[in-house]
Amino acid sequence: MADHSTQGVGRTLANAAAQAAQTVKGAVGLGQTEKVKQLNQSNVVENANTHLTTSFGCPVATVDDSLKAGERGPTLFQDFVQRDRMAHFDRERIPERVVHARGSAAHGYFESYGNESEVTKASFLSAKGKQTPVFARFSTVQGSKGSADTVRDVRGFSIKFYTDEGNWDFVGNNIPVFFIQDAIKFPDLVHALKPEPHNEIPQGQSAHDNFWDFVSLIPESTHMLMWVMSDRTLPRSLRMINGFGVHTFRLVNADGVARFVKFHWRPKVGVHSLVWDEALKTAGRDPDFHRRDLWMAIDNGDYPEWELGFQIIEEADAAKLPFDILDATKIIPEEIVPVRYVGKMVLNRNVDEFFSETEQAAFHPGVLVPGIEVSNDPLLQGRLFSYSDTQFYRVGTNYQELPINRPVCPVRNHQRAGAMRHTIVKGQANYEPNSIGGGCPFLSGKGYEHHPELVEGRIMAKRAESFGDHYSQAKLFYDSMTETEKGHIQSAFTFELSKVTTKGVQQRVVDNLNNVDQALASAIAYRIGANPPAAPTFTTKPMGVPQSAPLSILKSQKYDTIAGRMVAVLLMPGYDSSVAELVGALKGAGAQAMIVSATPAPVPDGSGSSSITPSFTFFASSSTQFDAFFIPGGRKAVDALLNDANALVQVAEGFKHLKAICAVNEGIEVLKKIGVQIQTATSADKVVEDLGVVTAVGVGAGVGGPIGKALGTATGMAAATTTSLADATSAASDWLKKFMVGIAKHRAWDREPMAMKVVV
Ligand code: HDD
Repeated sequence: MADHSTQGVGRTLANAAAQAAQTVKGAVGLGQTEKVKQLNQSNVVENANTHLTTSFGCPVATVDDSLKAGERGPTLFQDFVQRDRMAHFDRERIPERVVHARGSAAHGYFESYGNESEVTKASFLSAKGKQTPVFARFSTVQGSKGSADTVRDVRGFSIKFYTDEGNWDFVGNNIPVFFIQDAIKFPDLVHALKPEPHNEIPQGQSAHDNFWDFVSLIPESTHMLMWVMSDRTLPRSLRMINGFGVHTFRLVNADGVARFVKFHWRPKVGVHSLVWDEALKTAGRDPDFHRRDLWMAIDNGDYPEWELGFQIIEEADAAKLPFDILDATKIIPEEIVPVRYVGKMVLNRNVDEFFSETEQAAFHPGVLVPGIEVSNDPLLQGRLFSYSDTQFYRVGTNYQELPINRPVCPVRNHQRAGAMRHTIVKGQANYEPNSIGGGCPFLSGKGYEHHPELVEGRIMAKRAESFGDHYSQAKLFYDSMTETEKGHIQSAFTFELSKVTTKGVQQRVVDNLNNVDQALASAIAYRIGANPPAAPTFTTKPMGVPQSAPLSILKSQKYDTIAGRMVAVLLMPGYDSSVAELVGALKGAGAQAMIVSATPAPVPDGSGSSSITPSFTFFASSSTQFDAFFIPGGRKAVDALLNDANALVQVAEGFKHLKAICAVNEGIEVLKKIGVQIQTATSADKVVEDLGVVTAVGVGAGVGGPIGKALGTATGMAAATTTSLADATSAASDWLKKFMVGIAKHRAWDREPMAMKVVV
């Protein structure tokens, strides 16, 4: 028999009460939407204060030793406890999603800003303030379930709205266009994108021959490639991505008036990206970077928010656009049709169990509510088959009944049987019409009605001519970028194509890109050793506007918040009082001051009157966890920092990754030690900002200062008390104000040429 006394924790009822307290906190906190209540009522089990049983409820005495004939004898087949455990374990995996396998999700709600009944009869948009439970899942596309988060890839953006007229599944991406125009090509696209079939390489990336071979032969992918090679595919956080429905959908009001619509989501904290070197390093250091970030933000009460926008096109106006709105490789520039924001989504509750919720969630763009309809986009039409088909295979028959998938409104129909059916429907009649069941459930005559669009034409497998321009919008996208963003796109193409070994494929991509921008194609050709591009084969056309600012991440920023940003405070014994001022200001703005030191021991300040326990050590953390760095003064503290190589590497990487850095008093010496060539503060010029690095001398009143109070908690975690940068900085010192504005800008892009030279 095993000695249980040595294995104590978690095995006896003695600590069950403590566990119960923890579990209950999760169950009754914020985020109690109708959906969460439904989950809790019927399907959520809590193990606190309970005994272990088999799947059939029989109490279990031990799971340490199987039943044997004698201590050293063979195991007996009658050991039903072992059989029960093994049989379940042997079946614990279901097929991962064929694309978008890697995902993270959370619960929340959608709130309508007003009554949208003029454009749609969708009930969740029928009144100001009306709330609808949602479940949102974000994903990468190429990699498998265990792949890294920060790879260059499109991000999936799926939201299940549990409305009072059934579920609406929004199944979009963080990029508003797609690689192909017709769903029939989707298996080819995904085969080419996924790891190559002979050696299952590479994981989580498109930088390989098969992918570039395919896209070089499918020029309709060019516009999407421009987006994929931009910083859009390197998000800093899942909280900082856009969402797009991609296709044109239809909104229909109660009078049957239909309009076309494109769906947009914009994140409250803005769209921000990692830099490429940082994304690569993060993939190794913390493959769960995005999953952890989303989880922690919600756990800390820093709830991510997005606004839902409509771009509405009157049916009569659709033909006036210089492209076909049924072509999913096209956007509608916001200068031509502005986006009107109609509500917000707030994610405020993490899942209780990943498998039951995130993994079994089954989305389908054809799960619609009255007032929202599909269009004839051939990419969308093909999706209407694929999603339910894959859910039947991946999750199983009756997947709609699973807790995470079932609606909050009643489900009444004649579907009774099938594998794993667990709803029990009372009554004899399971057909329509019936008289035995009183005709129930009866047809109300007021159900979902499809817009009676007039459709006629000859049957043919042919692409519409209006789908024929594959380059003009790619050019519009590229022309709309800042020079910094153009440089990133060029580098991304260069990196990906450098991994391609087939010269002909490289050349075809270069030649295709020459139809978009000659300078871009030529630069890439030079950097990958291809021939200069062949003459363009296509003359691009005007797309309504020469440039569109919303396409550029950098042109469409407001830089008005630092909420949720992680600021590393590099703290060694003997630090000065600048820290107290900094930490208080960060907390006021909802940013997280993360104390990093050489050891986990409390770090005393220069006066010896107070100390703070660090959240991280230099050894076990890395620069890629943080958005910004603060280096305080204090002679002793700075001498220690100057001798800690792990700390110096963090600052050097922070500089290379263009993050906001602030060093005060003696702390400025750390910047000099890592060899950074910038202007720093002097006794004549007390606060200097150069390339996003703020330095200041004469800061703080003395050698120490209690920062625990300012910090609020020992770990530095703080929910935003205000998200307005203007409010947060109004009373701050000049150096602090400049630093916080730098954090809000997210990256000092003008530092890039110098940062490239930093060797870390
Ligand atoms: Fe898809 C999953 C988004 C085209 C077939 N897709 C999937 C997910 C997202 C998208 C976000 C993950 C859902 C989740 O979180 O569970 N897909 C898109 C977008 C597309 C698109 C924005 C183009 C505009 N997809 C597309 C086509 C097909 C599919 C053309 C097939 C004809 N997609 C699937 C799928 C998946 C899927 C095979 C895999 C797992 C799943 O559905 O549930 O059916």
